[in-house]
Amino acid sequence: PQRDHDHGTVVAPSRPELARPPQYTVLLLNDDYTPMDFVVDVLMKFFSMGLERATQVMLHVHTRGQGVCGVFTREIAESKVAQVNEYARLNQHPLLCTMERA
Ligand code: TYC
Repeated sequence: PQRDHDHGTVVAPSRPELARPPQYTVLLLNDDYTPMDFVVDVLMKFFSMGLERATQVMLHVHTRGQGVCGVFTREIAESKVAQVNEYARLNQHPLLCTMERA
């Protein structure tokens, strides 16, 4: 809140402060067992990527160890992480999805 300098009175900000909710990066981690085509499928299905982008991100994770699926508010990020991990386990793959403060 902005305060008038001589009285400490709360005054309206000159420009409205828009609430910027904290952002979270959703990450995919590499492992030795999950098939590449399954990872591409996950990126297309849960992160709305096209085949080319999904393939790029999968190969990045495969070679670098982890990669960014997207940046979301906390609730959306938590939901993506839960859905991906559930889908991986349902298909008996060890694929891990995590999130961190952006
Ligand atoms: N390393 C896996 C393989 O060689 C492929 C893979 C890519 C697994 C990305 C997980 O998040 C991952 N089949």
